[in-house]
Amino acid sequence: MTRPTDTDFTFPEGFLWGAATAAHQIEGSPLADGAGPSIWTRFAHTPGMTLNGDTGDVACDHYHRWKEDVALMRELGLQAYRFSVSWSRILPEGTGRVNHKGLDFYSCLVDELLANGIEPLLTLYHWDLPAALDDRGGWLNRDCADWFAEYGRVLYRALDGRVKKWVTLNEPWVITDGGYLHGALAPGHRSRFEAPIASHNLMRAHGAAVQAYRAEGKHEIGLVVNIEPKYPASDSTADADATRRAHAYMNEQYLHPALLGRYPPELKDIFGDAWPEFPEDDFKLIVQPLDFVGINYYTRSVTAATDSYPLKAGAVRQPLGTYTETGWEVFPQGLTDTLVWFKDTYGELPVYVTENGAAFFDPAVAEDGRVRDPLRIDYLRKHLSAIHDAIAAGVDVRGYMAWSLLDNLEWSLGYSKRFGIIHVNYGTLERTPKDSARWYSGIIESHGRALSDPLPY
Ligand code: PNW
Repeated sequence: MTRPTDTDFTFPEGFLWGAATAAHQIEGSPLADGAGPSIWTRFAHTPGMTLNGDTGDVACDHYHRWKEDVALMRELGLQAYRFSVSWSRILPEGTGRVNHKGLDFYSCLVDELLANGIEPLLTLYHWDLPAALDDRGGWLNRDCADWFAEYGRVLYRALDGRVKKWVTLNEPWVITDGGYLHGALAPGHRSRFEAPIASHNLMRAHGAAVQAYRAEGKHEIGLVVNIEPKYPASDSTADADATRRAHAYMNEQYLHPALLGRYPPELKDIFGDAWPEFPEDDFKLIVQPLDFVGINYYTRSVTAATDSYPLKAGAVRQPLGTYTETGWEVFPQGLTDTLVWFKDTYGELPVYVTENGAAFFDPAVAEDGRVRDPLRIDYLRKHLSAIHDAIAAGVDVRGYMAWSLLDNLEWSLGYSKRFGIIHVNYGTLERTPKDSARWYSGIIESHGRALSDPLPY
């Protein structure tokens, strides 16, 4: 049993406790009720692109079980639920004709959340671009800023009275690094020339959607980025330079333009002749006042100089480190460092931790109905404690969304990695709250104070 601590875990009043998911990872039935295909439907159905050929055709069947899932959230005492909308359910061709049945699905979900006292946090884009727009060049087409603002407007008009926290993009870095540079994620391109263009257009789309929100919406809108703090593997100049490159590429590439209106200078060196000159006016569109930033934090990287393209930097495995099933080191201090760095670099903006969690090999559901996942409890507890440290250091952290509410489809890794606090049986689709869900429920109920209690193992 882990011993109690004497820390007084006081969280600010109004600190919001929740959990997160994304449309493609949980919904299933991607073509139901008139929806158009997304790039992820297409990618997953292309042989060889996902582990075991796994697709989102069924996923957690949340498209039909959403009421049951909201009931589970309520049972656990969640105060907030972060989910994403599938663009091609709303606009099957990406622009133009609105599919009202698709809109109804999210409208009912939002009503059900509100009826259960759960605040919705809506992400417009969590990676599932309408395939019809990819056929027109996707994020490589400058028109994407108009497409995205049009899509946003449809949702703002339909839901802004009920949804008060909006997110434009989830993790533009993963979208471009995975989708346009290394090809492991949809649409599966590998091009050093495309990656900076896709990144830049994503940020223009973000800016256009925020602008449209200011005209239509009355509440809050922000951007979600994944941050992985970089620490040098040695005190050599080569490793220090590699660390700076990796940090600029992963952590500053999107926050700098969104909040400071410029790119970090390292990007030009990293991409060389593939880095274009962007029109100065674009930055006026990209840098919009935001109400908050969401940070997704999973791990750090200890960085050394390597030959890898384009960064010439790579992660060094820590011999004494603890690693999760996705090969990510458990490093809670990195979350404190990240939040403090964010405040020091970008100022006093409110921050939400919009994703944090871990994949572990969980045991099967036991005869007593429990799923014993002590490693996940330990992970969540240490990261919540790290957030508490950041708050004590003056960072304005407003809430925490555990990744993920449910075990789900981990993109190209299929169903092989389980991040949920609720176990999903992929045969019967039965849901079983894991020990971590019960534990988290107690943390929420005590508004964090129970973090000083001994763990239940
Ligand atoms: C996030 N990285 O993805 C996504 O927002 C989720 O949809 C996903 O399920 C979750 O994290 C777990 O993977 C990331 O390589 C993927 O740094 C890769 C990275 C970060 C986040």
